[in-house]
Amino acid sequence: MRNRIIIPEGIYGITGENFTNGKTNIQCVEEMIRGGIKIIQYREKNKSLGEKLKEAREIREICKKNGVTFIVNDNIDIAILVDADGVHVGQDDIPPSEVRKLIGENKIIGLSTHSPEQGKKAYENNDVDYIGVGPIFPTTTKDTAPVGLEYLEYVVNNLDIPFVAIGGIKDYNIDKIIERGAKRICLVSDIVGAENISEKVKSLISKLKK
Ligand code: TZP
Ligand code: MG
Repeated sequence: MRNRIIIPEGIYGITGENFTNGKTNIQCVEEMIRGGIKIIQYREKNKSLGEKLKEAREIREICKKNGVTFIVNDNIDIAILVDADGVHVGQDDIPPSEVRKLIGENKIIGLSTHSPEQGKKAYENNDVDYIGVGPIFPTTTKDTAPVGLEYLEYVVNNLDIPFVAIGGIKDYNIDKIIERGAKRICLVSDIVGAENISEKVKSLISKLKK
């Protein structure tokens, strides 16, 4: 049986140019890495495949130079073309077992989950390396209803799989996530929308380390 690839702990960075105040995805990635982020997902819903490929390739190189894990959201083809470390897919995408056939044993697969049933299935099937757990709180970044802290608690107490808590997480509510035992936390708009992204990331990381 395949052993899971363990993704880094800490803050999980995701791009999204729409949620910045005028910064490019490349600028955001550079600042996130300067702040200490060790894993970045390229997520961009508003560009052509050609643009995404070009941008993903550039971010892939920046991540490689800095020893940062690089994941591509949705586009398995782009992940393969730029030799990303892995891909992140959702419940309605190509199933992880099929994604595995395309990207091989040595790459990371992440899967978004929104309920105990989905989390348990991902854990038991053993096709994915980590799961996304959320949206915990209401968010305008993604069109999915919030699942609340109960699902996070279920995962912490029942599933022995790395997970990333996500959705509506901000400075003012991150303690609720940390105190429930999450070791990997993602904030999209709060980070890419920050005036000073690297300082923002540093302060979030210091909260996680307390
Ligand atoms: N998956 C679940 S919630 C979400 C994704 C990609 C968006 C989270 O964005 P934000 O701005 O941190 O609420
Ligand atoms: Mg998706």
